[in-house]
Amino acid sequence: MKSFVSVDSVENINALVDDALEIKKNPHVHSCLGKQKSLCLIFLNPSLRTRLSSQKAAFNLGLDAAVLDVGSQGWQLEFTDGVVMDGDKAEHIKEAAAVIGSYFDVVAIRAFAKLEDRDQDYSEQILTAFQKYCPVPVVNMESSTAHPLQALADVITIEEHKKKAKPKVVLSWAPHPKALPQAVANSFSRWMQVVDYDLTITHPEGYELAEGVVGQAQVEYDQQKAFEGADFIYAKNWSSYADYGKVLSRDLNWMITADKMKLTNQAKFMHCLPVRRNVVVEGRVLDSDSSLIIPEAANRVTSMQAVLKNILEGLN
Ligand code: AN0
Ligand code: CP
Repeated sequence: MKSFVSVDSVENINALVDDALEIKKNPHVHSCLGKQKSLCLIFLNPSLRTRLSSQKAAFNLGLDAAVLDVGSQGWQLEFTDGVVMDGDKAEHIKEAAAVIGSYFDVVAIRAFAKLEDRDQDYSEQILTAFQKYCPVPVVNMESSTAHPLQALADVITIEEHKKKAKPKVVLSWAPHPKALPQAVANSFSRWMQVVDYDLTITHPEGYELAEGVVGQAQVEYDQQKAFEGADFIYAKNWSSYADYGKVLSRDLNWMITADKMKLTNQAKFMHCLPVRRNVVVEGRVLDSDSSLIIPEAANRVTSMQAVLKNILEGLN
């Protein structure tokens, strides 16, 4: 693997997941792989898990990691070609990415969707610019439309807890006060289908994900019906794709509750975090034995470590 930007970057997901499960058993076995190599983590948006799990994964591989918070520490970056830079953007991505690439062996970037212009977000302008102008491998730490490190951690978590080969997995929209990107839902849907789980997506009308993202998944507008027989419930809010970036509903009837969990096949509950208690999901579901949120977040280290290991092996 050269770069890791989406599910399409991975040649063989099963091999990557198997590798991740092996790494988890013995996280320090490759501690020399990153020796005398370095990783730059670039954040245009906040993070708890992605930042810390990436630093931990790098540490486990003997890889030196630096963090740049572009928002508070770096120059504001211009991404559009050919503009007159007389506004508040001090540096163009052409120079910034090339300079960063001259210092580091791997670069990872987080740049959320702005949720203003669908074509611009779905063109992945920022991630693509890094790939174009940075001469080293690029890792997506959540771009406008995808969060593949999260989806890989989710697959690892399901593999660890599933009781049948092809579990029923339900991706359920849930309410949230703010407009959030579709990135997590997009990647979850795509990865679930590549690993061939039985995926149902449930959401209110108007929250349909992009056609290429939904693929062969079942779409069920009745949330309670969708929950029947589910082995895993994966909650996530996203803003509308059709009416781009808009919050069309804050209906708390879509919140995941302990009563709704009773409709399932004793399903495990998952969420990528951060999660708003008693808005997205009842606190008692998060605190119940069926909740996988902490092991799922812990698997973000394993997910990043498997990806970095694969990239480093390509460099050596
Ligand atoms: C972000 C999102 O929905 O994309 C990050 C999730 C990992 N969530 C929030 O901004 C709350
Ligand atoms: N799940 C996830 O990516 O969390 P952070 O936004 O805290 O990194």
